[in-house]
Amino acid sequence: MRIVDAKVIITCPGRNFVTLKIVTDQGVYGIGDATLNGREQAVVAYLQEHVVPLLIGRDPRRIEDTWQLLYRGAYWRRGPVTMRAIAAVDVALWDIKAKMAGLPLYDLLGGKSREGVLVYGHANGGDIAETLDEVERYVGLGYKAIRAQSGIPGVEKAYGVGRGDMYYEPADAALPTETIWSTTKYLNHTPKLFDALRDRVGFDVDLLHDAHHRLTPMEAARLGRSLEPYNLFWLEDVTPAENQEAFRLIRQHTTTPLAVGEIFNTIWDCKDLLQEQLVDFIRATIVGAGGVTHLRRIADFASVWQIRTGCHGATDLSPVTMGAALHFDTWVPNFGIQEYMRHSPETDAVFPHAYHFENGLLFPGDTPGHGVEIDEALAAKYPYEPKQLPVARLEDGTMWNW
Ligand code: CS2
Ligand code: MG
Repeated sequence: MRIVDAKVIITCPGRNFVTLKIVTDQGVYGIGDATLNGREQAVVAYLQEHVVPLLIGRDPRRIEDTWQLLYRGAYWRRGPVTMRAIAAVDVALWDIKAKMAGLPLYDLLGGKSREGVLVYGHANGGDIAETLDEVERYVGLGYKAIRAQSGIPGVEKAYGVGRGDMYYEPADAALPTETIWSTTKYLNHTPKLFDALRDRVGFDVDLLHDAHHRLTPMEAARLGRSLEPYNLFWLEDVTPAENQEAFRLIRQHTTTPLAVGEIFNTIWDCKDLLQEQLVDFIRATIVGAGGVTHLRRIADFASVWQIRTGCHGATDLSPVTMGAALHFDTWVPNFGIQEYMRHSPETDAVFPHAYHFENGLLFPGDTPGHGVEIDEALAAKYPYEPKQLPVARLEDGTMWNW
């Protein structure tokens, strides 16, 4: 069995997605997501120039060997561009293998560990009152877990404040939008948001929050401690995680559960965080961390310390990643939760999929493979549009972490 074609499809049904389609000499094909928000063309070039020529003629059944070839063979290891390209190949090959076996991907991984996948939705509001209404709306839609973000008085364009219903897309312009950040205002405001939320919805709904890498370790410790009365399911990305040791300090000061890793690419990015039990949830996901093959190594390693998964699932991860992640989530023994930001109807039409939402859970469906397709004719109607993520500056103009 041989790979006879591998093509990169770029489409923008409201936002950009990069998809790799691998075709075999037996007519079976598989697809993988390679989207890197704001840097899509770098992955397109990496795939087209350096990966596709290696794939043609290879045996698609040799997933592990292909993974090792692409990882070790590049010599230059890790990084978001390389690891997304590897992930796209890996997911497409798992899709092919599962289709050939006539099995949904979760069955190939070891079978169902649960009936459905617990997901959290995003409730965003311009102020506390709006966020409270949004959280209630999500409760009404059946969600059992909800991430809450709100605008901060005096901070224009705070992170996570949505535009439009059920939909938040930060990459909004060809050149980065400038936003302003004030840690003082944020730290004063956020406990008020959760105080009001617990008053409104009680304690039976799981609430989550994302600090989006904005704080220093000690500020993060203070935020974690100030949120303890509100029993968060998790507090995410409190500080940039290049320095894994920084989490030791945070951990000493708060019992609020910590989640990190949506930008991690390999097990090496979280090795210390996991083995020192510095976090409770690992957010690495299929497209970011080298596909199913590598993510399951991370999850297995995390399981030694009862650390659970919480895969990134923002709208910049295509339905192909969502489908593959849901199969992974259905199998992985130390599953925690799956992020679920709904895609627009245009995106869903380009990527017909077998998964569906019901009563706070997502179900991957039983179609052989990962259950997500791409309608190439429709995809071709939405050409690539350059869009970048915003940047953040402090009030005095200093460049900060967005
Ligand atoms: C966020 C993401 O989903 C999350 O938790 O941190 O929305 C993130 O900002 C985007 O994926 C960036 O592309
Ligand atoms: Mg996040």
